[in-house]
Amino acid sequence: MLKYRLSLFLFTFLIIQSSAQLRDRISLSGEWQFFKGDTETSSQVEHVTVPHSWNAQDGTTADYYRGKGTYRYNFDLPKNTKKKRVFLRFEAVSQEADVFLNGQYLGNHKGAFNAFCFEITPYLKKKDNELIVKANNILNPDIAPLSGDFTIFGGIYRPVSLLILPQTCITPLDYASSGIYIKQTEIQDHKATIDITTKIDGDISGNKKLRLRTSVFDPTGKLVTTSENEEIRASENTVAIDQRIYLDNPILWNGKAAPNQYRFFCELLQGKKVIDTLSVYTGLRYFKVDPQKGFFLNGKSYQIRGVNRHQDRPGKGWAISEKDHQEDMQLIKEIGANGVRLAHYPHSDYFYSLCDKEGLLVWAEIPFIGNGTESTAFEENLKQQLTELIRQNFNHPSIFCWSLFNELVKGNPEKLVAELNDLAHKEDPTRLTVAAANIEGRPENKITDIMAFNTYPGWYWAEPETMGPSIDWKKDEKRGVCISEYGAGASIKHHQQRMKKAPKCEGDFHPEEWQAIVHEGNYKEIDKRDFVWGSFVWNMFDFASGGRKEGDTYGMNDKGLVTYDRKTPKDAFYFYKANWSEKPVLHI
Ligand code: GCB
Repeated sequence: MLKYRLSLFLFTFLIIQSSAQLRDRISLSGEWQFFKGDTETSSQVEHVTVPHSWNAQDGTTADYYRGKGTYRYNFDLPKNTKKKRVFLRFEAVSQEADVFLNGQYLGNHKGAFNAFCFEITPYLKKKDNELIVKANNILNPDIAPLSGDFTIFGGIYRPVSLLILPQTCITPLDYASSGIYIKQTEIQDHKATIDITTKIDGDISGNKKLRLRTSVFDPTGKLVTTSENEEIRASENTVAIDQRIYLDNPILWNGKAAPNQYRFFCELLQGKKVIDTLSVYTGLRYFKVDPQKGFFLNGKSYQIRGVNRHQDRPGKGWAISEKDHQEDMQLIKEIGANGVRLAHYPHSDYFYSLCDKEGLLVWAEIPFIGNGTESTAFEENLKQQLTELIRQNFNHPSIFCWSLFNELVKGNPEKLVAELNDLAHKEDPTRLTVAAANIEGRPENKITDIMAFNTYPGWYWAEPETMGPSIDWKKDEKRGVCISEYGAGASIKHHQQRMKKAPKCEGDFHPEEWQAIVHEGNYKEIDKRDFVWGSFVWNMFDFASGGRKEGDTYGMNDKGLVTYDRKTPKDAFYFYKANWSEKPVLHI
């Protein structure tokens, strides 16, 4: 036993040693120069801290800045780059970026919410490398979203880093993903079949005596299996290696806090030498939607009681910190939610990881909202954003579905939605496709695996109790139904007790008490119906909505259960806290 422990210790030690030498990540977050527009006049240049949203201050005004912004950052070549390759990775730039290094054009990226990556090895100098990012958040018919009530903050609003990798490596260039995809082909209580694809890039064509070894550690840290493949023979310099592993009695990720995650440790070997290593984590679980009985996680009934979330904060826009993410998560956990819809676009990798750790089920989505253009460029952009969303977030166990649209109201998007649906299945056959509609009977509502509706009884129309009939109409015999949004606006400064009727929702009076009445009425109807596989409150937090004119703060959507600054939970927050607890106050 002691011998086993000692060898495990040495093995782990060697792994840590070798990964430290083989790969490195250097953060380029910090002070950058910035000016609005794309032509510099020195008086305009500001020193800003990246991650940065350039309209963090005016994002709640109707005419917030949508246009161009230019960033500059100078850096010396880090010491540890000898015989290495260097990549530049942006976690997100809103919403279009053209990137230049030392005058060399690296490329363009369209879409505000996903990561992108370039190799920069040939263009680097020892000293004073100049990185220029020309960004643009103007409404562009070729880039989704084209509508939505939320403010489109601009800028380099998520971290930027240099990745220093071996010459032949697990590639960061496959849609800026980790390069490793853990596909949960079949998970049962006693057995798991897992297919791992690892993408490699470098000097590999012909026979370079390369092999891939993947070791799997269970959530307690115990090595459970190792798979090693034949020597890689490739005709090109990128290759995808498939490995299949079987596990007996897997420890399942079960939607509880600190849930179980396996570590997949991939080593690339040349002969006997380890030339690259990378660890990725995932939890093993299985789920289904039963059209009559709702959502099941690992074979047990698990109705999703969720909230929606946007990613902005006052004074920061979308450039929020890890601490901000943690605070959001704490509040979401405090009310007892077990799911979250990350609306209406891909959120940060850090937040998906928090959901993995806290055991929240995640609805992930692309920003196809309202309508699109007929342009091929727009369609291609949506497909690119969907591919990025899936590849970059493939290993998060919390994500159970890929959502393809929100409230399409115009045009004829059926063919496009069908193509997006096929693409999602091709990229990931293990998760469900879903969408959120607000108009029944539209043909594109029939395409996804499961379906959901946004509905606001008690706010935009009728009384809160009419949620019941509204759900019954929407029920689909094959797909059950989910309420992907419901809620009401509320100002913590407006109060009126014992209201029987809704205030005029689009007017200026948004009493906090009425929001609580709407939630109570809606919730009772949802909770009675087992076939409702999930429901998501709109919204967990107030958010910037530059174009809105209602409530007491123009430029805001005040349907949050908590104020924009996260300081004041509203009455409805406490309604959920009392009823999403182990011992609900209401007996339905
Ligand atoms: C919706 C939209 C959401 C809006 C919400 C509202 O149905 O999907 O983006 O913010 O209504 O508050 O009107």
